Amino acid sequence: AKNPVRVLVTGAAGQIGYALVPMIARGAMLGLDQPVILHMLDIELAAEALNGVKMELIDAAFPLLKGVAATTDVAEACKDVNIAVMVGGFPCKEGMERKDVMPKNVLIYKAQASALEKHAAPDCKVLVVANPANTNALILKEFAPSIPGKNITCLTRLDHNRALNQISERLDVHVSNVKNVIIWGNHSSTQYPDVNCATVTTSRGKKFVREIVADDKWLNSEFITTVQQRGDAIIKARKLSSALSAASSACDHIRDWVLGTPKVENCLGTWVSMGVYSDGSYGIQEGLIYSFPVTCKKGEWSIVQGLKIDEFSRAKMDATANELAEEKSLAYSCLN
Ligand code: NAX
Repeated sequence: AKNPVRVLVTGAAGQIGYALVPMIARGAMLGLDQPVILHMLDIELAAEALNGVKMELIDAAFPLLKGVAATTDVAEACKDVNIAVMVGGFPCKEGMERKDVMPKNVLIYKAQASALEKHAAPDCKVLVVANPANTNALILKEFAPSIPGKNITCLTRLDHNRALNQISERLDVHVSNVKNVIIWGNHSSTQYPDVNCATVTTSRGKKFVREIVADDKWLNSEFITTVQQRGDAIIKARKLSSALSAASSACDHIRDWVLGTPKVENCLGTWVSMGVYSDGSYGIQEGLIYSFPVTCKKGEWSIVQGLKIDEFSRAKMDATANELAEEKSLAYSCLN
């Protein structure tokens, strides 16, 4: 039998945490043959609720769950973890702007980075979910220099999955038949959902989405804004932000990263979107955590190269990069 993998979930008493931990315990993140030990972290205020989540996890008697720790001690939570899913953070409440919560989150991610640096397994893979996700990941990378930079990522897979679904609904095909959309940039309303390379498999074979959805006007405006604003639509409907879809997408992100993206789609393979440290690909400045199309193999992602970028895309990719550069300077100003 395989050795258990230790998975940290921060903010585990929150709503995404509550949806996420049973998915991990059921094998949705690391596979149905992979035992796991869950490390759950939250703050003192939520300690009792966190303990309740632990009780429920135990009561569920998951065969793959070999242990569960619930703690408010960051060092203890990070001890020897192989995977860290960072969901905890200071929330953006009604009437607050991103810049209001930036100082708080910068300090949280700085402290948690140091704890991971000291206590996590040296090859720990990190996924930041908490907003501002890209910038929190950047701060984490900065303050955990001994964790390889490639191991620090942020979640844009939910946006990616939302984009697949908009196409699937429009064409009335199952979502698994839609592939290779791209989310470029920030997990915010400036993100650019791009369908220029997306394909759909129909009874007549595989086609580009742009060949089948002849309505360029829809693809270039309403599709994009619907994906960008889907989070707000969920809040409006549920009076709470997305939780089960965020949790499920976090599992997709880690699963594809660890176990690999599917090989056959076109000559480039099936790709997914991940927020990763920019190496300058597609003219995106280095030093940002930016969402790119990636394929994964043997636990490593690589940015899909060689895609043609038209003027329309260029402008949108740069706009979201500019927003990230602004967030970065705001974050760094909070450190001084
Ligand atoms: P909740 O407020 O329900 O849960 C957050 C939890 O984090 C709370 O239990 C809180 O006590 C805990 N927490 C706060 N500070 C902490 C700290 N320093 N250490 C450990 N835990 C701490 O929020 P939820 O709806 O679960 O959302 C969590 C985060 O995900 C938010 O930042 C949210 O904006 C972000 N999201 C990101 C998404 C993405 O695609 N990247 C989509 C969903 C979600 O909006």
